[in-house]
Amino acid sequence: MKVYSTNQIKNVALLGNTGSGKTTLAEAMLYEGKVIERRGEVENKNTVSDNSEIERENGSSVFATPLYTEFNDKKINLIDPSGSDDFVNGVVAALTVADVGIMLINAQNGIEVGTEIHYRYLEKARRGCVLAVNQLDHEKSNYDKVLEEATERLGKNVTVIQYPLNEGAGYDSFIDVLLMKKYSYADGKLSISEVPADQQSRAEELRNQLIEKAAENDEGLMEIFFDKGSLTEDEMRKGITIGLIQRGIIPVVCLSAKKNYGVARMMEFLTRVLPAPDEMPAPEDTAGNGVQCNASGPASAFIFKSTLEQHVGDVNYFKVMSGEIVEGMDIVNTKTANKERISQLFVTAGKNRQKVTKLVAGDIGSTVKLKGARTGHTLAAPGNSTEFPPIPFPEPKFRTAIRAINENDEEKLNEALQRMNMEDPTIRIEYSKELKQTILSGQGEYHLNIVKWHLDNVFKIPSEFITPKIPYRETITKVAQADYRHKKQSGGAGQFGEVHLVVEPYEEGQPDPAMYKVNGKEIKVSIRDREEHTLPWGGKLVYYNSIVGGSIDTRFMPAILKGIMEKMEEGPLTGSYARDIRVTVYDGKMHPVDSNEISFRLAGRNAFREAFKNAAPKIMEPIYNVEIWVPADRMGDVMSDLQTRRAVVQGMTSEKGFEKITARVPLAEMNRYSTALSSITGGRAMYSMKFAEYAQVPGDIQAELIKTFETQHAEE
Ligand SMILES: Nc1nc2c(ncn2[C@@H]2O[C@H](COP(=O)(O)OP(=O)(O)OP(=O)(O)O)[C@@H](O)[C@H]2O)c(=O)[nH]1
Ligand SMILES: [Mg+2]
Repeated sequence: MKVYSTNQIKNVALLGNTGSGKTTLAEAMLYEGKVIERRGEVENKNTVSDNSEIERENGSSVFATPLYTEFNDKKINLIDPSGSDDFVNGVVAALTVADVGIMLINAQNGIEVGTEIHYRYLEKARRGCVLAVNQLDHEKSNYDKVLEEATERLGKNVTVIQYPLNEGAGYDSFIDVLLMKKYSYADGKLSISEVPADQQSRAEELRNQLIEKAAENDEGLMEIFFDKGSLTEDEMRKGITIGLIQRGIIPVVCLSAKKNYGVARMMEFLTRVLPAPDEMPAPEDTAGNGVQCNASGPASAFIFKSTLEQHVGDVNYFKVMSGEIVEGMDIVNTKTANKERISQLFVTAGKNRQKVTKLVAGDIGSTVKLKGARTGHTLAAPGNSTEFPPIPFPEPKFRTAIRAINENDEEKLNEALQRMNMEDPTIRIEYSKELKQTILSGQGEYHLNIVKWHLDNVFKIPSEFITPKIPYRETITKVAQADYRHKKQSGGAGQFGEVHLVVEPYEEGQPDPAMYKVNGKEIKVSIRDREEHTLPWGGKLVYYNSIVGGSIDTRFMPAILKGIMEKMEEGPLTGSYARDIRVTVYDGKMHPVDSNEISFRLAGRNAFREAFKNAAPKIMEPIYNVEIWVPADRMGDVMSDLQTRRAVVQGMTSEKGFEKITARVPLAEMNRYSTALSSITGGRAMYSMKFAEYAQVPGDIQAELIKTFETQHAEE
């Protein structure tokens, strides 16, 4: 395989709703580039991109597959992710290394929710967009509608390069207004001819719009345009390139990927207008320095995908960010500080691997057998400490608990999950000591079902998903006091400890207590010591020693705290963690012989439990900030569903054809929300969620939680 130089490389992410035809297009592009000799089909389970067992089983993409093709002496690196929102992480990863996105639209469906989601990530990544209207051979294909919707949703930069002449079942021709030619595939053979007379005025009007848009992005071109009233083809291309870099133009091309109509022409267009990697703004490293994409700079490469492959082991896919990566070269993983050697370099198209001796700045390739190198790591020449920021993956929004069906498999299950986590860093696996459950989270039910599929079919560990518990918290809402005497004097050495304490809700910035009034009794506080503990599960415990006259020896104070902490870890109401409390130990009693640490630990613990129960205790639950985008016609249904979830709606705004709802919703009510939302809206909505804070649960729910806990406890 030939070594391409930076200015011969184009990096493209294929985007678009599931079913828009990304994988089919990739296959056609590989065919046109002679990387493959025969075009496979998604239905026949033989495409290069959908090459994993699960993809073939499902008939759609799951993983973002790196591919390449060659055309016009240029190398086009492609990444083909899934269009499903559950696998949006593949899109995010692709966009960190691609310079442009090709957004496929299914011409019969128009702009779909997947289009919107991907476009949102494209904007976040500040990448240019080419719109490819695909499936024009579909009976219900409607190019004009696509164009209208695209202009409405993606803005006025949408600019026609090609429009179809006979969309629908007999589709075979389009007009290219950049070249002012008619492309026809009648009988499957391409013929290029002049624009027919009846299309002349429409083609010219669109060409003029293209010229204006192309000129708009550059002052020099604007001058030429004012001067001569037009631009040459090359000037137009220059304007399109600048527009793609600055996101000031969205060129529209026409395709039938399945019939391979328009694919070669699109590739020609791409190789001539897409910016090369070194024409893009320099990405920043973690220190905030721009790293120029320059083949003679110090070597660095960013890993955007890691897989574990049978018979091969670890495979890492990377983009050369600067310099050259050469076979046999020594490199350092700047994240792990591991020194490694690049043993072999490849360019890959799915499972097809071609050896290459070096890859230059801007190119994409892969290598094998690096130890501990993972997605998000940077490889650099020794002495170059450049580290690129991690891929901005979205927060998980779907959680479930998982357990092995055979108890003995727990450890194996955990190992398998960790391995899968290496390949997909966006699944989160966490054993919660508090909930006594392994919590698995990801982007959606489909995302986690893929994990399950691998456990069943690859690792052969039977497992099941179970309802995840909610990490409740307990706290108190008023001041209360308790005394507790722990005394044991039956045979042997006795035990004795007595503790008097006051509990009070803790609030940030509260002054130290001077006096408490409880049940008409005044308790004077004279602070001898103050300890503030930030709790591992959130919130605080403040512990005051206010012992006067030595009623409890200072040496027993840590034992009392220990007892209190035990109860904080297993709250008195439901066994959940307690938080945000301050405790003042102000009196007690000792016994000259029988007092010891155990006695005070137990006295502290029980005094705390009693005081806690009298201090109007409350259960708190995690609340999430949820953002939901819904098509206007489904707004009512989504809102009424939210009402059943104890949601507090905080705002509604219209945004690019969608209504955006922001709400605060208890985690307990968000179980399987992605599935519910999808069924309410026919898969046309999207949402995100982020932890906000803990808030008190309503009284009836608290009563129910306590009842459940007590019943379970009684059973145990
Ligand atoms: N008629 C027609 N069908 C097409 C065309 N392009 C793709 N298809 C079909 O549409 C279906 C989906 O195509 P894919 O290429 O798998 O779509 P995708 O965008 O990769 O979908 P995901 O991987 O699920 O995101 C397949 O059945 C294709 O054969 C086209 O131009 N015309
Ligand atoms: Mg696909």
